[in-house]
Formats: sequence, structure tokens, C-alpha cells
Amino acid sequence: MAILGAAVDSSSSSHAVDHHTPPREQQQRKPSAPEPTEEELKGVRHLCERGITSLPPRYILPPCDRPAPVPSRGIPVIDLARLRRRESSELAALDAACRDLGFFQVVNHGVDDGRSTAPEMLDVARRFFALPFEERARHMSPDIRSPVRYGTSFNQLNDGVLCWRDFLKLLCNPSRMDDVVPSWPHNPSDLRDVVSSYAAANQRLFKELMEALLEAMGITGGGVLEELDAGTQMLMVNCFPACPEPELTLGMPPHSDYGFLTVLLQDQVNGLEVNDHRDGDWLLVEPLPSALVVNVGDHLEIFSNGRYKSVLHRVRVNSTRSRISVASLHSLPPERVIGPAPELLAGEPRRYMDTDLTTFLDYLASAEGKHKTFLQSRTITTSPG
Ligand SMILES: O=C(O)CCC(=O)C(=O)O
Repeated sequence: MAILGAAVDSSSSSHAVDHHTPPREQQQRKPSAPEPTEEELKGVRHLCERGITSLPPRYILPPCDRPAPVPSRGIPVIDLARLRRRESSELAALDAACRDLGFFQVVNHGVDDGRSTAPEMLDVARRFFALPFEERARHMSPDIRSPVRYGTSFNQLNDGVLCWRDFLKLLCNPSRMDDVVPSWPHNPSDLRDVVSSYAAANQRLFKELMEALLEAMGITGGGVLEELDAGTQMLMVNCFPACPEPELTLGMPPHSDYGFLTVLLQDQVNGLEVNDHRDGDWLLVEPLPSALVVNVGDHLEIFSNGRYKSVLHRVRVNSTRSRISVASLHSLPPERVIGPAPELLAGEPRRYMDTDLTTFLDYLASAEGKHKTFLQSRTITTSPG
């Protein structure tokens, strides 16, 4: 299984942390390895536009890390309309999905309501990535702390093997939308409108799911829900172009997400694979029309004292169809110390140490990140006997 650390865009002013754990040591660039070339840093859309017909060496994974074909499996489906009515079987299904696989799809989610729809979000993302390179490049920044950043691979400056992915990162913390929207791309001309409405609808869904999960865990009082209003939200708009040799590379390496929940919108092209932590097997998530995919992040695993599971996932690419996905990553305010909820510790051993952004950055800078996942680094191990 891959060993993960955590990839970060952090700044105390913007709180623009990339809520992803980074790839394992083999995939991180060794100090002796050459810097990515200028062409590579322009991204995979650019390589495709140049008409490449084979994969440049820098994108080829060692054989042990290449994705073997995996079975596709339905993941649990949660009906938000039934959850809103608090049908006990639906609440139990949500609880079980987060305990067992850490992933589920949600239907009747309401993100299609109102002015901005999920299809509009996918459409504007597609139009953004179709812009000429020079236009996209206006948002390229070497500063991984920038709240708006167009980039490529996973963490292009650190990746030993580059990934077949370009992305547009947009910080959209609910309490700071008015500050950040003016820095977003204004081309396509409707991007700011579509994305801000989509992000707001997504945040509402996140809060509804969190409310239900808190209830399922028996945590009452609403304090955490109120804190989420001042929390972080980040959209990672991903483009995985058709790839000349998809069996040799990945769109995203195995990673977990740093926050509470991630809500993923994907088009109908297969690509997302999830690692079942119970048997270590990978499974392909079949996209369900109109569904959003939701997964538990590291913070929720810690907060729930291990009841809910933050699991590895990765993205496979293919040779014929470009794929677009939009991950919305949500958490509490960055300065908030996160530990197991006190309500869950009555009669239960504490399984994780407290964590905050500084802990996370220290972990990244330390050698620990080469050997352990961030979660492993926060896990309390009890010696036998
Ligand atoms: O595209 C996907 O299916 C997953 C994307 C993802 O894992 C991410 O952006 O963190």
C-alpha cells in the first residue's frame, strides 16, 4: 500500500492549504533528480496540443506503481431526500458507508437547484481547460500558497513521476467569497458566477451531510456546525486529458484528503478508484448519473476517533476520453485544533493525537512524511500488554 504524507498550499493569510496528502517517497522528487522542464511545467493539455503520441519518460511510473485493471463496484448510494426526512434506515446507511468504505454517492442532493447546476460547473470547467495555453497560464503560479492556481501533476515541483492531470485550484471559504471571487479567472466570462453558485450549493450539501453525521455519532449542540461557517472550502477543478499510454501512468497518485468531507462532481468518464481498507483491494467507482461522490477526509477520521475512515483513492486515465472532475474539499477553520470529539471518548480509548495546521506543516517538513501517512503520524499506538 502506498505511504502518504501531505501536499500543502498553505499561507496563514489565505489558508490556502491543498487538502491532499502527497504521494509516497518513490513518487517524490529526489534532490538529485532534474527539475521538471519548462514544457513539462506547462501541463498535460499543452503536451496533448503538441500532438505527442507516446508518454514522455517523466510520466512513466515504475512497474510496481502502475495501475492494474481493477473491478468496478457500486459504492453505497445515499438519498438526500430520505436523509432530510431522517429516515432511520438512510441515516444508518450513511453511518455504515462512512465506517466501511469511507466513500458513498449521494443522489437527490439539490446541487442542481437554482441558477448554477452541476452540469454548468462541468461545462465551464471544460471551457476553461479548452482556452489557449497563454490564457490558462495567466493563473499559473510557483507559489503553492496562492488561493488561485493553475498547475499540473500532483505537486509539480516535488513529484518524481509527473501525473497526467492539470488543475485549477480555487479557494472559496464561505466566509470570504467576496474577497476571493475577484481573483478568479474572468475567462470564460461566466466562470465566476457559475463557480460561486456551485461552491455555495456544495457547502450547503456539506453542512447537511455533517449535520446528519454528527447526529449519527450522537454529537449534539451544533457547535461544530457553526464553526463550519468559518471553515475552509477549496475547489480543485481537474482535467485528465486522453493519454497516449494510460497503463503506464496515473491522473492522481494514491492519496487521502486532509479535511472533513470531500464532495466530488465527475463527468460520466470512469477514472476514480478507491482502496478498500478492509482488504487492500482497489475498486473502480462507476459514475452514477446526477450523483455526487463523497468521501471522508483525515480530519473526520480523527474527529470521529476512527469511527469513520479516510481512505486512499487515485485516478486512472484512458486513451480515448478526456475526463473532468471537481473536488470540493471542506474543513473547519485552519487555526482550529482538531481531536477526537469528547462525546466519543466516554469509555473509548483516544486513538488520535490532536492536530492543527502547524502539526501538518511540521509533518510535511519532517522525515516522517516519507514513511507514514499523516493519519498514521497522528495515531496513538498502544503497546501490547
Ligand atoms: O477526479 C477524481 O475522481 C478524484 C479527484 C481527487 O481525488 C482530488 O481532486 O482530490
